[in-house]
Amino acid sequence: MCSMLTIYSNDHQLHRGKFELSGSELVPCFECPERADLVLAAVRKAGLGDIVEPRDFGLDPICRVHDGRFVQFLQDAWDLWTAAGRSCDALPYTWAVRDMQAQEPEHIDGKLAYFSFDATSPITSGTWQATKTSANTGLTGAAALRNGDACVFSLCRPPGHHAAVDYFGGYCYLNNVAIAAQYLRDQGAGKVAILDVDYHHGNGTQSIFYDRDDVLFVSIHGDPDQEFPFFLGRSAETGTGAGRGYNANFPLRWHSSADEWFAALDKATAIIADYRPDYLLISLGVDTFIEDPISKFRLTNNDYLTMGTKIAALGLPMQFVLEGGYAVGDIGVNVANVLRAAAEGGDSK
Ligand code: SP5
Ligand code: ZN
Repeated sequence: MCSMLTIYSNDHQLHRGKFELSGSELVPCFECPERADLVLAAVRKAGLGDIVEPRDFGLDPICRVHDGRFVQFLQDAWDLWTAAGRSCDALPYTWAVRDMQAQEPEHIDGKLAYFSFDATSPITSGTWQATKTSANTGLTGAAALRNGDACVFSLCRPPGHHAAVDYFGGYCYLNNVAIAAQYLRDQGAGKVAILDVDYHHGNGTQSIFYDRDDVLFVSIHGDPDQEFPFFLGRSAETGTGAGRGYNANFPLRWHSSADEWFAALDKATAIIADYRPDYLLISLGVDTFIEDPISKFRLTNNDYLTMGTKIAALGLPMQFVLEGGYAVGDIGVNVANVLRAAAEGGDSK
């Protein structure tokens, strides 16, 4: 049994997108502030441990992962957008593909396109502040691990695992879990493993660490032949250069059962155990839930207890970092179930 420290800030409420394109209709954004509010309420109710505010780490640890021009763009985007006479959420509508020239244009419409990979991630007046605090929420959790905490939960919003070195998308702007992992390395950790259990492939995290052997990335997710983000996440992607053998993907077809999901988790945890990392970071999305409105796996409330137990059985210091999960009525109980079971199985040191 270990106590679970939660890091949370109300700043996430500053990021409130209006609409996203879904099957050619504009629908209210699935990634909404209520998600984090409900997760916080469930964590409080479960009495897992202290809940603290994030510290401000400044831009340096963010820029250890992300391109400086990209970080500058995220800070400037809303002002450039309003200066162009726009008032609703900022969204891109075109991208550089294949033989086109990927270079940063002058106009905000071009910059939005250059620094993104999808049109479902609105930039609003409060997006940068919320995003920066979300990264600090991950960093504060990593610092707690470094200080000897065994179980930590960074209640991040917006999520992060789709954001890469210099592009945003999939509701993600800065890659919170990658920034936390890099921070642990920079503070002297030898090896860090990232287990991504969100329904969607963590393309950003994979991309950031793809050529490195000091951060292992293992993901279980919807098969990219069927599911967003479509262009990364196949099992043949195993790393490159020094990183060869340090990336593992377990794509599962739509409607896969909980048994199939847990069979993949057993393989994923075996790879992590073999790696013998100093720390385990978990990209915790609960969009694998059977009632998730945009996803097609079939986990139930109690399966999240099993998930927490199996993750804790690795016996590693662990930091959970919140990613997706859009069945708002159940997001709280599902996240709290993972955390409660993990804390019960966790080391007391
Ligand atoms: C962090 C995270 O979980 N990001 C997920 C981004 C998924 N974006 C694609 C959404 C497609 C929504 N289409 C919904 C159709 C429902 N009928
Ligand atoms: Zn997801």
